[in-house]
Amino acid sequence: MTAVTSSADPAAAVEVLAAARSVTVLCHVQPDADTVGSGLALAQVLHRRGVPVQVSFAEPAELPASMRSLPGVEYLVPAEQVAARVDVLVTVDCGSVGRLGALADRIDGAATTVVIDHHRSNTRFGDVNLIDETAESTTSVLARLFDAWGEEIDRDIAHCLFAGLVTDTGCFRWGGPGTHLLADRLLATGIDGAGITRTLMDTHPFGWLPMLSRVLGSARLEPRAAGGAGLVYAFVYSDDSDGLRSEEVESVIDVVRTTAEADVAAVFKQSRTDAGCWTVSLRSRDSGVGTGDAVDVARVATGLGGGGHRYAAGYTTHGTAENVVGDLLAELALGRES
Ligand SMILES: [Mn+2]
Repeated sequence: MTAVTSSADPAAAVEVLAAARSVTVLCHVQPDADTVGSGLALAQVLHRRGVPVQVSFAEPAELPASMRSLPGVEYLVPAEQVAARVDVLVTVDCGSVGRLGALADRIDGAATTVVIDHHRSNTRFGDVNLIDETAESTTSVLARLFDAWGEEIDRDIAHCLFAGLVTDTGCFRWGGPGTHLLADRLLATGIDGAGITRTLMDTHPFGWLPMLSRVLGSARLEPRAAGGAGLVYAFVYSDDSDGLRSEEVESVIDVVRTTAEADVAAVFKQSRTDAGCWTVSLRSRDSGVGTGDAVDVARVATGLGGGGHRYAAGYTTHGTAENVVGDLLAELALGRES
């Protein structure tokens, strides 16, 4: 039995992974390029070492289209095919057990669980917790893990690591000095950084434009929210996104958050199967090093049952459109009382 550890130092995780006889890597539900890029990069390293490895996520049933060209997709298996018992289970970019969805039960079938993440709200649910909340992406944490392990970052692995880095930094808007050093190193392997970025972030079907028109046309501004910091929000109703991918829906927050009059932006995304269920994306203007005075949306999201980062977070909630906005306004007011 491994003693529970929690650290930004990769040594304990390296020790477990180097001795692993079989590995399952789990990404979070509604996967993004950071969790999938992390999972596939780790799978490639393990496969190279001769270790049987499966990568999966609980939902949706299929990998988002923008990520299907990532190297290592051959290690992905449908959720129902994930082995019940495994030597080592690794979760990547998951702040809590809940982010594993229906695959959370696989933790019970693993001899050792390793949690690799960069979310400040991470609940340290592994036996070994490699958490670096200063890292800009989970793929950045993995780059340090591979270095400590002595595992080479080849071109295909670099492609996966770059995918997480470019998306989690909003195309390098939110990086520190180390961000660009890592990007430089990954690009030096010969990957097509511009092509990877275009595929992941800058390619949408034509139907995205009328969807944006409807959704942005319904945006509202609450200048008095969060003690005067201001909230801007919009709703994506399920019929707004008919025939569109998650990539189109997830892009809306990046337009809404540019509003000058609000420090906090929210997008309420209605479930396609339950009209009273919403997943909510939050962004704060507090997005860079040394800008610690704005609203911490990780705190707000955690208060509403979710989690995330200081400047980007989310949660799932239930109610009418009016009620879910009211709940958010109440939570924003709470943090501004003292
Ligand atoms: Mn991430």
